[in-house]
Amino acid sequence: RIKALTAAVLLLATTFGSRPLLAQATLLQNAPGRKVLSLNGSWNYIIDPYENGFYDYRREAFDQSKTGKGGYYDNQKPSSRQETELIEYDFDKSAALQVPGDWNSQDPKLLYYEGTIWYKKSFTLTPKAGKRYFLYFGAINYESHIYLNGKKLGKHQGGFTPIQYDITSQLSPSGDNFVVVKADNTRRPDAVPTINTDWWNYGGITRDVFIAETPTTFITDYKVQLAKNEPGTLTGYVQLSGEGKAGQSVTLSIAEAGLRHTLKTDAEGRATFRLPARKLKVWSPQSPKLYAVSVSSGADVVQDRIGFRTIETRGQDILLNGKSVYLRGISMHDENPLIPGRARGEGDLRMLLTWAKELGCNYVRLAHYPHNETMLKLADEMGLLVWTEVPVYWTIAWENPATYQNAEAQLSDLISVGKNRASVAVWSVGNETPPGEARLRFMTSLVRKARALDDTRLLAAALELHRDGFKVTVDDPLGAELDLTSFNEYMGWYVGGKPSEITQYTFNIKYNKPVIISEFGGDALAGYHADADTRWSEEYQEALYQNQLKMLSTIRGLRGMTPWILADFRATRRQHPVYQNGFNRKGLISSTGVKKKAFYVLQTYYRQMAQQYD
Ligand code: GCB
Repeated sequence: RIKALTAAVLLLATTFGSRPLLAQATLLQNAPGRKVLSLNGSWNYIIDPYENGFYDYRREAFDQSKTGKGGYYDNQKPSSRQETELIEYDFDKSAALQVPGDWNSQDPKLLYYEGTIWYKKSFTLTPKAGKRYFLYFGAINYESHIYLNGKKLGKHQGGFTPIQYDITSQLSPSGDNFVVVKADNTRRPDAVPTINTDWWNYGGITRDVFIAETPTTFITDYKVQLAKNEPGTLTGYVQLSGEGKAGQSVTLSIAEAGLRHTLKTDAEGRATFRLPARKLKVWSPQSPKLYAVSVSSGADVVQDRIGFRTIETRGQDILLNGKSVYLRGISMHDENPLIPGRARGEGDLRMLLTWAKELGCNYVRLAHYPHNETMLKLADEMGLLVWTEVPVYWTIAWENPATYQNAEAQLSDLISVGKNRASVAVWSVGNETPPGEARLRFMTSLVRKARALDDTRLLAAALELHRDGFKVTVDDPLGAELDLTSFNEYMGWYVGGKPSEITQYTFNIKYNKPVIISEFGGDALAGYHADADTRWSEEYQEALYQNQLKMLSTIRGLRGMTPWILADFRATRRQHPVYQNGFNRKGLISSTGVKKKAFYVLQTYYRQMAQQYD
């Protein structure tokens, strides 16, 4: 049924929009690794809570084709020097925000702002013959309308996935161009995520912006990975686009491994391959070996650094390169608590992963939405396995076909961006969603979609449990579709009294699969000291971790965990004026970068587990 509805939605979107609102053309694989012109830096902005830049006073969308005048995307200037013409905005005289970066952390009056902000950036780029140009945004939260030189390129929904438009024919031959973005972070009931989350609804252009240049026939996409459960076989495809895409030669080379193969594309511009690759050294957290991989065809060359490994489950074991592993993990948001705000680039991201390494991790859970592509590349380089997730979080409009389509588009983009990263071990289709029929249909479809797109990773979701006194049962029917049994549990915080009582719990888990605890934890205000029964104190959190680890070690098939969470993070729901102050304080590291006592409890445990497994 979802399929039929989905087709109907797509048809509607295609009929009524200038282009489908959610689906976009294949994302350029490794877009940041192409020849790029960065548009990061200062962007002028206009705060527009009434959307005056989009609607006229009758609340009709401005229509250039009728009046010759559009909204703020025209970036109008008075035609005479006297400024007699009525134009009630001026980007160039407006203040600037830094991109990438959320707006909330850059201007105190925007801390709680939810609505529309217009961004404008002028740039110089003279298009060259024989080239194509793609405007690429790493992420804009949540809905964006994007315009180049006053013309609409499209609209996109989803705050954490890339947005890309072919702008070759729209660039001004003079070289003077401007791009305008309407970014709107209004929360909506049928969106993904929906209106209720436990993280800050940071708005704006939060990730890198650039223009990638390619030849007219170019490499759109490629996948180079070890085949599922076949360490000696390299498999994947190279996809070309453009007029000359059919019957083209493509060269795949990994010079360090003495590997060089020439492939031919089919009528669709695709070359698939299966090649023997016995000499490749495998990637692992202990030895995160990456190879320089080059894919070339005609005038186009893309360089990447790719690691090769297999990951599978057998009974209750997770096998990495055929050997049982224990996932010593931590959950994290895409947020730098020291700003506090969305992580703005490589330095911030490296800081987060360095903390995880210090904790003894070989694994991180990038909750609850797709993180930055740079994060995945850093995880590859630093030797951290990764769980990545789509924001199918808490409640979702399960019955709404457009909502499903949106979730599926976000999942497809997540997989597109992460599929060549050795670090990525798990695709998660959601977090703490309430069991029910419509939800089961929705999430099962996501699982199947993910498997169809990539069968070389494990499928998971952070499930919930139910409880009868101290007896816990995990039997969510979605678990049958997944490779891991992962669930969140908050014994000692939301559930079940004091930390000292935690060890009384026993677990009945229906599935014979590896068990990964996707969350547990409790808040502590760094520097607040009391006894282990006093909530919010570091001692309470410390005792909670000690007893959680005792309790969890009784679970048969426990193969890892990602406690909640690496660092304190901003959360609008967290209102306690003394202990929270707008922050979720379940971090092992405070919002000023101080390690709390529980950090060391987990670190000690992870050292023991590393000895046992590595
Ligand atoms: C959860 C959610 C997470 C919250 C956390 C909490 O179960 O998955 O997003 O932040 O609990 O602190 O309540």
